[in-house]
Amino acid sequence: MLSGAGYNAVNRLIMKAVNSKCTPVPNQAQARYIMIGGFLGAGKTTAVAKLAKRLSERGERVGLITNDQGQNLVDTAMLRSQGFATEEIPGGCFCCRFNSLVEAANKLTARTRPEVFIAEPVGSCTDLVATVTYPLRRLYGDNFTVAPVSVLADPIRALRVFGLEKGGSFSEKVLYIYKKQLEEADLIVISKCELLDDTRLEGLRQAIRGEFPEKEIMAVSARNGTNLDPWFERITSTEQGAHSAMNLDYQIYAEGEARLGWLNCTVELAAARAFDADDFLKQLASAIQTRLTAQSAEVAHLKMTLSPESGLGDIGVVNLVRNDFVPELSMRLEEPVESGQLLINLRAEAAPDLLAIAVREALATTASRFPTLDARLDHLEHFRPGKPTPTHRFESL
Ligand SMILES: Nc1nc2c(ncn2[C@@H]2O[C@H](COP(=O)(O)OP(=O)(O)OP(=O)(O)O)[C@@H](O)[C@H]2O)c(=O)[nH]1
Ligand SMILES: [Mg+2]
Repeated sequence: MLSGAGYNAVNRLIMKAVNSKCTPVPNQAQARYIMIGGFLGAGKTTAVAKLAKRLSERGERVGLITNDQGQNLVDTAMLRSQGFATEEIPGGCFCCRFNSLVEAANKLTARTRPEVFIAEPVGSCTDLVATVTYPLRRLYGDNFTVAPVSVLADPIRALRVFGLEKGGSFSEKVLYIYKKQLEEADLIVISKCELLDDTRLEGLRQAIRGEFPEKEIMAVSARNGTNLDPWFERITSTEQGAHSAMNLDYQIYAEGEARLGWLNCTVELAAARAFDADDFLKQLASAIQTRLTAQSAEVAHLKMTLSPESGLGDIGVVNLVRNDFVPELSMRLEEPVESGQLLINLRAEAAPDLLAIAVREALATTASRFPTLDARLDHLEHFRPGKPTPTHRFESL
């Protein structure tokens, strides 16, 4: 277990070394650091984009930081396509790559001097208060004001996790991570709230309050704007409180993360005759979904972007956040496409090999339905996330 006084003592000893290894963010006025967490598919990137747009429109400079266990991130492609300065930290979570997080902030500072950083951690990651926000405040407190940590919860997923409704879900150790994420939240944010009527929403609130009585709970919809004002006001104008970090069993956490299969890949698409890219994305997502459902592999998030070679930066994006839903286009490409790059990020509770087989088969089948389309798999990585070993862990401020 990576907790306890011993850990903190070691951290105090290495603080100086760390500071010398990682150049602090240039000391402008303190920048605000906002972290928006929550389980895979909860709506983090969508909310980050909304907040970034809101702040930019107010004339504030914003820098975004994305994070993933693998390379080639759909989230980075999505946020950059909307014109936001975005740095990514691939190949491990913020807590295990703390110095990379500070370096990412430095790079953004060198480019655009953001007044606000918005960071999205990996959706299977927890213990972010002890391993990210407290270290930031202790080691770089002169540079950052840290906002309360928001943890988003997809309401349909949450109704199942809290046993209020039936439907596909995850095994016990994955749910351990899910609940721990909520436990460490300063603000629990029920996302996509327009999906529930008042009765279901109130039932969910009560269930969350029953387990986490001290927590502030909000219900928002990034899609239709419900309650974004009070939430954004809270995280842009108040500071994270100081409380003891939660206890976490790193063995169960590691086992939970390892239950999730991870696949990231890039595919080069080329066709002699232009094809409907939105239709292609939806068909491909459905074909992957069908194969995973047949194997009882619960999808946490399947997301794909298609970036046309000859576009003006517009991209198509499709998402699927559970097996018994339909793939949704969250960004569309109105014009037919002749060539481009496809990014696929898939996280599901299944063996990584099974994910790779499902993606390869679905790609071949779907491409064959589009005359003259050639889909060449360029790069594919599939793995189970390794045991989290945070750079720092501070149990208090
Ligand atoms: N109905 C509805 N859907 C939403 C809302 N916000 C986000 N979504 C959808 O939820 C899906 C997942 O959204 P993302 O923002 O990519 O979720 P995420 O938490 O960043 O996912 P990961 O980075 O993979 O963990 C997408 O299809 C979004 O369009 C909302 O307010 N209402
Ligand atoms: Mg995301």
